[in-house]
Amino acid sequence: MFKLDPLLYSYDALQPYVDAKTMEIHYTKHHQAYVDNLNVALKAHQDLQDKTLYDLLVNLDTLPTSIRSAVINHGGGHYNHTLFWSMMTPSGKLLGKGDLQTAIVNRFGSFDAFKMQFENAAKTRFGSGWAWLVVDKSSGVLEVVSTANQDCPISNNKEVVLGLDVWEHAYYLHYQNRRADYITAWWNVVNWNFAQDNYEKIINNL
Ligand code: MN3
Repeated sequence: MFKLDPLLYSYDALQPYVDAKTMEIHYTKHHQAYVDNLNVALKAHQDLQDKTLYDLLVNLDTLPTSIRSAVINHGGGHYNHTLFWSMMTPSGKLLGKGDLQTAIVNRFGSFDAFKMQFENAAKTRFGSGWAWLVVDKSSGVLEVVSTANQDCPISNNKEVVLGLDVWEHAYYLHYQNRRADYITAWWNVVNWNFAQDNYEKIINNL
């Protein structure tokens, strides 16, 4: 059985950038539903319940076709949201000097150029999905990508450094149609320490 991990900050901790009602519904309803639906899909597959979610999502082609879509959608939803809560912090601050900062500047030219590319990926994702900063596992190079729905980059030979949920449920109560404003505001709560740790782990395991 997969479970919803505790949220490490209160629903109102990310205000005014992410409002308390959105956090509460996003975590207790949307994320919980992904967990519940994943467990339903895996109910008759005890062998798969013993695997990690990472393992399931990286090896989608080994799953029975009857449950593959459910694992992509609900497993991906659980995985992406678990990361997402850790990617935000009430004490968000700038990315300090370190391996990730250096890699971003080397890859994108400047930190602002990276931000622009990431924001563009988030703004132009049509419908529901995510924007991501990932490392391609073959090249070891940072990339900005976006995915539809709950598709997770780890299913496509990438590792996740940072991600932003741009489903309407992530921002509509506070920002309505203004996705761009939500994206701009989100930088204020990014947990760069978490992103930096992710990056170091990824690079050390390539
Ligand atoms: Mn969401």
